[in-house]
Amino acid sequence: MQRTLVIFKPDCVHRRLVGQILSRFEAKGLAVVGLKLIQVDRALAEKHYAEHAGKPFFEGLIGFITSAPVVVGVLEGNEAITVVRTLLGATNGVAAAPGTIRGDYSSSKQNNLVHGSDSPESAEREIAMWFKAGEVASFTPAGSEWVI
Ligand code: RTP
Ligand code: MG
Repeated sequence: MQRTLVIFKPDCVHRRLVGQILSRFEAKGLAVVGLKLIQVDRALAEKHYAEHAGKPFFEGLIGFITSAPVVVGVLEGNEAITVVRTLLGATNGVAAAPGTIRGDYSSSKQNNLVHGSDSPESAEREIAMWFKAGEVASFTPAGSEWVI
């Protein structure tokens, strides 16, 4: 079992798509082990997206992610990191395949609804950045043997 960080970005919250998209992750077999709605400050946004500092879209991205609350979660399941990224689809909603979350709901490069960690190292770093130790459950969700 693996854990990954997801962020339901401001566009997702504004558009009331958090529940629908979370359901898609659950239907695939991922379990919620952490979840909260927070207003992100600039320091956390810059830390989370540090790899993109200096890129032309960086300032816009920081402005976007701090513009309204986000829902941030930790999902657990078999190959959770790859499973989330595959369900999300390509970064640019215009190019994302139909059937993926971004392909079905986004037509934007930036406003692409949900973030998912891109590697085990990123997942560990991001979960520690967004959640305090006591905020992520340590239980094993029942029925996990049915989704591997
Ligand atoms: P994410 O980190 O949010 O899961 O998305 P990703 O791996 O698919 O894409 P990444 O290259 O890490 O880009 C991070 C986020 O920056 C915004 N973006 N805007 N305007 C642009 O050209 C542009 N390019 C990227 C998107 O919100 C993207 O998810
Ligand atoms: Mg990324």
